Amino acid sequence: MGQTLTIALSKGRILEDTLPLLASAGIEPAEDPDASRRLVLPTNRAEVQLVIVRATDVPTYVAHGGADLGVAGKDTLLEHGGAGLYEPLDLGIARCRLMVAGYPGTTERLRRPRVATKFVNISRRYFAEQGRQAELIKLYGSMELAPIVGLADLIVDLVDTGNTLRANGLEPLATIAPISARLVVNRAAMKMKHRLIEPVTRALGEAVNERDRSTVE
Ligand code: PRT
Ligand code: MG
Repeated sequence: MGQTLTIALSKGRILEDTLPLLASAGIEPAEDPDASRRLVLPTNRAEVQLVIVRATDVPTYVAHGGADLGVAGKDTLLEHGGAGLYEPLDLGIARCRLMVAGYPGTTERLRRPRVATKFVNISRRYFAEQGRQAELIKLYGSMELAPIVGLADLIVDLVDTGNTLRANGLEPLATIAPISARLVVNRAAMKMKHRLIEPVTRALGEAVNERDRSTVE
């Protein structure tokens, strides 16, 4: 009996930037994922299906074998911890930076800052590495509001253009990590489904190289 390959993607910028790479690897969804409410999408290849999950859930699905492959932001991988996952390829898409931000002139060096973020694991590690004990306040969104209403001294969030920070009177204070989306593979599937996974990984790698050769940035 033939094996199937399940690829976990999230709607939004990851899906948008991943579909052209998958297409170069010969995989195309049978219907438009953005228009569809279906969570399981067949593709032009009988043995390959896509599943649509929340961006932060991609590492969980792949680590537990709910999907064999996935595309996840490095931020979600760092926050998840990466157990059970291989990360064979940097796709170079959905780029941004994970940053500490606050009011202009706020010293980032507060000894015991109150930090609002959805990245509590990353933030705890970051401040601990500097010998600082941050008081972490877990939020699920709108982090920029926290300093404005006095909930926190600093935030840890993703920054691309910086427009969101600026619009709220905040500024970036320090970079924790550059972020891009990565291909992740379930560790067991990497062995059991090597025959299916290897060509997809290789084709995606070639598509990334090809794109980077032809784009002048
Ligand atoms: O939206 P949902 O709650 O379902 O999940 P999600 O927010 O994790 O998903 P999504 O699709 O918004 O982001 C998926 C991935 O895209 C993230 O995990 C990052 O790896 C990557 N990415 C790249 C970004 C950004 N750029 C980005 N700018 N994710 C979020 N942002 C947000 C940021 O949080 C802030 O609110 O955009 C705002 C800042 O942008 P600028 O341009 O104003 O600086
Ligand atoms: Mg979002």
